[in-house]
Amino acid sequence: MKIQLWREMLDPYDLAVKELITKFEHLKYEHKARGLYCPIEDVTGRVKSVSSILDKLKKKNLELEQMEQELDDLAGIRIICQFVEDIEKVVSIIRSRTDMTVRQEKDYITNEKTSGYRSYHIIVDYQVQTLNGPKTLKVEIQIRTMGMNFWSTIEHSLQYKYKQNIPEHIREKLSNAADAIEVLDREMSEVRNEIMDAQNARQIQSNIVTEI
Ligand code: 0O2
Repeated sequence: MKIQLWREMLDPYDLAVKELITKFEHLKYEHKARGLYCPIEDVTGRVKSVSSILDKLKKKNLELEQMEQELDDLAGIRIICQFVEDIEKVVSIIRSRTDMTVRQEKDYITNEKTSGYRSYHIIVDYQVQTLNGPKTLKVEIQIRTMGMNFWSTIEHSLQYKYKQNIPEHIREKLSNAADAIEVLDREMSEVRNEIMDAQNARQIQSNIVTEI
């Protein structure tokens, strides 16, 4: 497929990613402006690269024409939370929104992957307006804690380095690290209320200073 065609095909996904980042960033802003604790720590997004699309099609034994129908993550949003409990809050927010419709939820937190990967995925239908009119497309939203994100970023780099064949001794270390992060997330949850109180107090104070 020619570059121009790839661009035309992926442009609506790019728009969806940009719009959704803005919307989730705005949610952060709204919480901050009202002095409320925000379950969203950070939001990022990306359109899948052409090489990554081609790799995935090959891996799944699919034709190019099946791409939009079969690949759920051409547009991807990643929401990072401080605490595991925040993930459920973000999931509720997404379920209750009227500008996106949940198609599928994948709970890799309760059902951790054999690799040790933990994250909550929601595939939504989201509509963008293009020159050719409205287009509804799928967006994969990954929601995870900072700890889960740390682990998956490192593991993803190693998968890339070893071309999906991570040696057994490194796999074992990753598995131990995944267990350690689960413990860390649990321990951080135990101090969550105290941290939230401290952050709220700081936020209220900084709002007062700004008003003065
Ligand atoms: P990239 O490079 O991040 O885009 P399925 O349709 O369920 O058979 P699919 O579509 O791979 O399979 O869905 P799944 O398993 O829910 O994974 C989607 C994305 O989740 C992956 O996209 C990764 O971003 C992330 N992910 C899933 N499993 C792992 C894992 O074991 N380690 C890490 N680091 N990330 C994982 P891509 O296209 O694989 O990768």
